[in-house]
Amino acid sequence: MTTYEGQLRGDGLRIAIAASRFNDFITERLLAGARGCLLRHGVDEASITTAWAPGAFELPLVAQRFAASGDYDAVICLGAVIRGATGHYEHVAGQCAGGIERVQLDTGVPVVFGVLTTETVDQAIERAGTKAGNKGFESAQTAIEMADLLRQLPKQPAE
Ligand code: INI
Repeated sequence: MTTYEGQLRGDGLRIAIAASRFNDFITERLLAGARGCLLRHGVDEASITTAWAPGAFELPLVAQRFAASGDYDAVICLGAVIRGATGHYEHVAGQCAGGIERVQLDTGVPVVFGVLTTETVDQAIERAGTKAGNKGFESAQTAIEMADLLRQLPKQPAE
């Protein structure tokens, strides 16, 4: 019997982070959480690359550029889409999620959906390092686990 499971071993990993500037009072906290998690799990600071996009809608394109470059073991997308702040919440959140999923399937590189989608600003604050943890930290853990899992799984024919 063979069982594959990714470990939280960050040494040697190259990680890209795409963060959105919209609601940056939240996304700055998500970025701090993600970077803290990566460093605590052994990712070298020099191996972490960050790019700022205007909003969550733009994150898939930035993620695609990172993932297709072949320079990264995982990409983390960080954003905050807050319904109270927009009439086109569903479009921004939905397109962002769908785009991120498409990028990871198209490229074979793990792309983590670290985008908060909340009804209120308070709910976003709770998930950005207060009562309900930090979505950035959790997303970085997912990135490390997925990068390690993909290292173990059978390679695609083209690899
Ligand atoms: N972008 C976000 O990241 N969060 C939001 O809550 C948001 N609202 O409220 O509209 C938002 N809009 C901007 C969007 O992501 C794009 O940057 C914009 O539509 C230009 O393409």
